[in-house]
Amino acid sequence: MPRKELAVDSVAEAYLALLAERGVEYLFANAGTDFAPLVEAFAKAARTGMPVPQPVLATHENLAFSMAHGYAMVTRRVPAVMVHVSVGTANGICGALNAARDNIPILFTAGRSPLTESGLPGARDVYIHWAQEMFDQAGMLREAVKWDYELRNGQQLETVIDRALSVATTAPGGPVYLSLPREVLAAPLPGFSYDCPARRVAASPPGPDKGAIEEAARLLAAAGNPLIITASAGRDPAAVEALADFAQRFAIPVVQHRPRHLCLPAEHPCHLGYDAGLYLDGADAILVLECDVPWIPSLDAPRPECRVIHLGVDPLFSRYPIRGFPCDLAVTGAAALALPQLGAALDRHVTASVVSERRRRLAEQREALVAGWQKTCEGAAGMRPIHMAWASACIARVKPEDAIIVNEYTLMQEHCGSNLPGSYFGSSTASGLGWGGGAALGAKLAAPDRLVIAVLGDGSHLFGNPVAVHHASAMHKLPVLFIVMNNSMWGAVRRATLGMYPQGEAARSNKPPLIDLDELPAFEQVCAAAGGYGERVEDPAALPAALDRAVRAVTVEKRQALLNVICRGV
Ligand SMILES: Cc1ncc(C[n+]2csc(CCOP(=O)(O)OP(=O)(O)O)c2C)c(N)n1
Ligand SMILES: [Mg+2]
Repeated sequence: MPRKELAVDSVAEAYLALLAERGVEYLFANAGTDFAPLVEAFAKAARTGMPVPQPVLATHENLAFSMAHGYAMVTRRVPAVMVHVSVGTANGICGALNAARDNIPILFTAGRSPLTESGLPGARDVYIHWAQEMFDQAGMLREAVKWDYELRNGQQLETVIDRALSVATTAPGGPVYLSLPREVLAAPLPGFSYDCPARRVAASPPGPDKGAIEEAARLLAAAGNPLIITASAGRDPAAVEALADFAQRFAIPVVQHRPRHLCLPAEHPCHLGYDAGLYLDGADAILVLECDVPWIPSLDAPRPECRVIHLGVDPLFSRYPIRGFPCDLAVTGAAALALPQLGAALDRHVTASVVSERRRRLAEQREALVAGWQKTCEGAAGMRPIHMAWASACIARVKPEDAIIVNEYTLMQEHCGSNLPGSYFGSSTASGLGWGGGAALGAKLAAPDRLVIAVLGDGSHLFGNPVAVHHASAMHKLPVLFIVMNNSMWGAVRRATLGMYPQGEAARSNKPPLIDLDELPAFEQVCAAAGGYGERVEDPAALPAALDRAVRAVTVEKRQALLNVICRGV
C-alpha cells in the first residue's frame, strides 16, 4: 500500500500536513498560548509551501464553530475547529450542541494546558497553565460529540486523526473532539510517514432492510391518505431528487416541519408547506422521513388508527433522551438509498386509479394552501411595522435561484421558497442561538460565487456576537447580506408566556419582564463600522428598493450589507 514520507520537525507540522492530506481545507481557530507550536508550524508551511489547511481566525469560539458548521453544511466536507484549552471549549459547546443535533461532522479540537511544570519543550511558562487545566476537559462536552480522545504522542497521530474523521463522517455524522497537549504538539518528530490514501475510512451509509421496505410499502399502499413529514432529508442533495420522484409518482403530499435543509423544491406539486398540523387529522399513514419532531403532540396528533413509519439513518433518534412519537415501523436507511427501493416496492402494490384520485385531491389542497399564503402576504404588504410575511416575500423577489438562505428562524419560507437542493439551511433543532451570522460566513466561504443571505432575529443576531461577525466578514472577504427582522423583543419568550398563561398577569401587562429589548443599537451602523453597507427600513413600501441596494452592495461592491428591518412584534 502506498505510503508518504514527510520531512517535519514537530508533531504540530505533521498534524497539519495530515489534516490537509485527509481533505480538511480549513481550520477555524480562536487561539491562545496552547497554539504556539501550531502558529509556528503554519508559519513554516507558508514559507516551505507544504500543504496545510487554511487557518481562519475567528474572534469568538461561537463564531469559529458556526463558520465551520456553515462551511460543512454546504460542502459536506469536514472542517477543523481549534479553540483554547478548557475555556475555549466551554465557549464552543453551544456550537457543538447545534452541530450534533444537525449531524454536521466537525473535527473540534482544543489545546490542553501543558501537562509538565518544566523540562519538556512546551512545558508550563505562564500562570494560566495551572488554573486552566481540568481533570476531564472533554467531560464538558462528551454528550455532544460522537467520540473524544487526547493525542498523546506523534507516533499515534495517523490512527487518531483517521479515527476522528471516519467516526465524524459516518452517518449519522457529528462533531468529534480531540485535545492536543502543548508538549505533544511541540515534540520533535523526525520523519513522519503515513498511508496515502487513508486506510481507515468512513463506513458507508446504511441501506434499508428488504423486509422492512416491503412492510413500509404495504402500510403506505393500504392508506388512502398517506403523508410524508420531513425536516432533514435534504441534508443529502441526492435525497431531494429521490423524494421529489417518490412523492410525485405516488402523489403523496410532503410537509416540511421546521426544515433544516431544502427537502423538496418549493414549486413541487406535492409540496404542502410547513405545518404538519393541518393534515394530521386526515392522514391514515405517515412516513416520518429524517425528522426528529414531526408534530407537536400537545397541539396536534394523528388519529390513533393512523400508521406511522419512521425512516432515516437513525430513525429512533437514539441520542434523544425522550422521544415518544408512535412508531409502527422504523426503517434504518439513508433516504437517498431507501426511497428508490420503497418506490419499487410500492409500485407493486398501488393502482393507477388510487394515485390519480390522490393527485387530484393534492392539487386542490395545494391550490388552497398557496392561495392562503398569497392572501396573507397581500394583507401584510402595507403593514407598519413591517410584517415578516411581507419581508420574506420581498427577499424572495431579490434572491437569485441559487442564493443560499441561512435562516436563524425568522424567515417565513412559505413566502420565500427555494427550489435548488442545498440552497436553504435552517438552524439546528438544538436551537443554540447565535449561529446564523457565522454559519452564513461559512457558507460564503464554501460557495464564494453565490449570494448568501442570513435572516436573523434581533435577539439571535445579538447572540451571534455581531461585532465579531462583521469583523470576520471584512477580514476574510466574505460579503454576506444580513437581514435582521427586528421586532425589538425576544418574541419567542413572549409567545411561550402567552401560550402557557393566556389570561395571566404577563398577558395583561403592557410590558412583561424579560421580553422587550429596549434601546437596541443601530445594527446597520455596526455593519457600517466594519466597512459594510447598512440601512434601517421602517416603511414596507421602501423595503424592495432597500433590498436592491443591499444586494448590489454585496454582489457588485463585494462588501457585506445589513438591513435592519423594523418588524411587528408577536
Ligand atoms: C443560546 C440560547 N439562549 C437562549 C435561547 C432561548 N431563546 C429562544 S428564541 C429566543 C428569542 C429570539 O429572539 P429573536 O431572534 O429576536 O426572534 P423573535 O423571537 O423575536 O422572533 C430566545 C432567547 C436559545 N434558543 N439559545
Ligand atoms: Mg426579536
